[in-house]
Amino acid sequence: MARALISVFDKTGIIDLARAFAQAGIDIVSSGGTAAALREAGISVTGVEEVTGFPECFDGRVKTLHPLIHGGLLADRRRPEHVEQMARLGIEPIDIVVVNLYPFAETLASGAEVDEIIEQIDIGGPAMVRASAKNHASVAVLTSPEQYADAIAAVGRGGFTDEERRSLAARAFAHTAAYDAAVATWMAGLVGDEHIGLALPKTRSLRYGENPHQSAWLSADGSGGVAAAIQHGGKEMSYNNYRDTDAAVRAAYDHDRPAVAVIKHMNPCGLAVADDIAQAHARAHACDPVSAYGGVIAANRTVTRAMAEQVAPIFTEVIAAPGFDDEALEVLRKKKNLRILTVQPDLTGRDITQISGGWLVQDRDRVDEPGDRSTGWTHAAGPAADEETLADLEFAWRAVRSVRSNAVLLAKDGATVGVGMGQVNRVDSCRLAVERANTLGAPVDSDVETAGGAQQSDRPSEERARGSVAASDAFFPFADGFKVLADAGVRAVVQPGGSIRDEEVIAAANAAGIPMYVTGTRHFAH
Ligand code: 93A
Repeated sequence: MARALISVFDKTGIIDLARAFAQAGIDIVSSGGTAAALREAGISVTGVEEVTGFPECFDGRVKTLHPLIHGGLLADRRRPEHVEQMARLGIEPIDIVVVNLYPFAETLASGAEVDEIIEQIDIGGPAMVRASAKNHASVAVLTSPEQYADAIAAVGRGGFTDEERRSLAARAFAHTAAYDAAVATWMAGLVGDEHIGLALPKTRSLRYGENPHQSAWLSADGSGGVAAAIQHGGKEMSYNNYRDTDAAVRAAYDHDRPAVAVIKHMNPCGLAVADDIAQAHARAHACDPVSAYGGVIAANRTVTRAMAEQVAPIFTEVIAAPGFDDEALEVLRKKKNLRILTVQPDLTGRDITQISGGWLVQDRDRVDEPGDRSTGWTHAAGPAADEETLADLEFAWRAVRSVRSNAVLLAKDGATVGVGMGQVNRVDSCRLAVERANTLGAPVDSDVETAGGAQQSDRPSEERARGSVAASDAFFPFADGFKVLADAGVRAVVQPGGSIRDEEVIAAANAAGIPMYVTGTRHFAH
């Protein structure tokens, strides 16, 4: 005969579940309040104190914490010596555990006093949940009324499968972990040391946060990435350095070819691919040498001496790469303040953003959807682009992923020439991309030599928007943005499509004779 132990604070759905257990011939053991509720519904139960021979005491703080209960949860039925010990000690096995915990978070949120909150820290409940989850080879553990319907179905079929018990156990451990994290975070606040809050333990103190009046720390989760970077020299990493470095590394690794991203305030001021990493850097820097001052540089290949010599004259906060040639390190280490980081990127994983009262969690945006390759695009307007133009469009599309929305990016020969970032309407992003392309750039062959001496380059350049290609991170809601690009002489455009006015936009591209490709994939970055 199977046995179930039921001890729930939230009694929702418990009568139906217990009836289903009783009908399946399962004996029910239950704690004080739960037992009373079940008996009232006419379900026969054995009280926990009848099993233990010990009364509930200390205002209910000790109810189920007893070897005759925990032995029944933890004994491994597959081991003959455990079975023999159970018999000798008079312990009967428990096969199903239904527990939900004291409402700690709800009590906290209600504005209760400290003593009342402490009383709502469940001890016996999590102990039973963890014991059952550990022994999931023999015990099924339910922690939420949402799981009851499936459990009723399972007992109707004759019991839980190994796989079901294992997945219930995983849920159970996650549940108690979150419960304890909430308690730890509250207590950390109580003693005025939020750094020890379990949710975000401090790996390293930072001098300050985004601004000097904000305290801050780094909490590494052990998955590698920028948080685990090895620093070879320079000042301590700051909060803003970490964020910009992360953005730079991601932007560089969006590309398969050797690529360099120069980031300022989370946006690229230059991004380029080339056959060689030094060349990629020279071309990324040339996009906007004015903004590259004080930037964060990331490469997706080992930094060579040639690249290091180009970087050295430019005031740079951080340089990050998967490795550095010895001679490159020698050159860069002469810059006493330059933070030099070896980073093994963590490109998968999730992005977590805090909002008031909680968190938003999403898969990290990567450039690996079918619509991220030109083979997955639809040719929507204008003549077909030649191979070189298509390659430029593909680069521009990969590069625009790293730009804050609304993002419009102009590129030529695998290098950005104008970036329009962070505007609240797309037509402004188009204007900004064109204006910055036509005012900021430096010729690639001479900019590197001049950048060190005259950090703030004010040399006008040729009209670089003309003959470039454009990528837009989301659809054009009207034709106006496209027209700005067409008037500036852009030679091809790629965009996700999907606006209710797509036809207007496509008609404008046809009228201008400009190839337009539609990806069907969007890359917002807020
Ligand atoms: O006070 S406890 O930490 N000590 C215990 O031994 C214990 N056993 C069960 N809390 C304990 N529980 C919790 O009581 C369960 O997690 C459940 O939330 C609640 C059910 O109590 P009752 O059946 O008396 O309503």
